[in-house]
Amino acid sequence: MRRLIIALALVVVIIFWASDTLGTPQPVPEPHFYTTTGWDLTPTGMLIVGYDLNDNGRPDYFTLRIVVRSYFSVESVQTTVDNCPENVVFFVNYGEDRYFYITDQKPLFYVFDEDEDGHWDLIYKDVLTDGVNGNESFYDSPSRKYSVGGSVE
Ligand SMILES: [Ca+2]
Ligand SMILES: [Ca+2]
Ligand SMILES: [Ca+2]
Repeated sequence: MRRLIIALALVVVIIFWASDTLGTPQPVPEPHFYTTTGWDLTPTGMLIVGYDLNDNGRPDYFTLRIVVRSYFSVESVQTTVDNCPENVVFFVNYGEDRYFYITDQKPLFYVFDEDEDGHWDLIYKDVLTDGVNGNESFYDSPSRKYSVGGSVE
């Protein structure tokens, strides 16, 4: 638990640092999955995972992954994970069966909802889906909090 708090504190520090130095929050590496506030599918079929970076119980950061395949199976979760070493495995239990969503290892989009109102404030796209390493680019600001072509390169 202490390690989790330290990790969250680090994330918050990084966000404040990025906000102060650049004026716009930069994508942060995805926190551990066990800290997620939940996951779901978007209307476009991507898998979205929510995180609560400021630890107030409401999601403020999201990642979106491409679903490479999804299917019903009686396979165990461990077997599926072992069979998909290059992917992340999500699943929903349905009695004896499970519905699996096999996604890309890394997200395609990183999303901030700073005021946690469900209206996304800042979206970054990581075309190479190689994790947060500085090559993510501004994609959109649906809430218009950050103007298109503003301070973000
Ligand atoms: Ca929050
Ligand atoms: Ca918002
Ligand atoms: Ca990247």
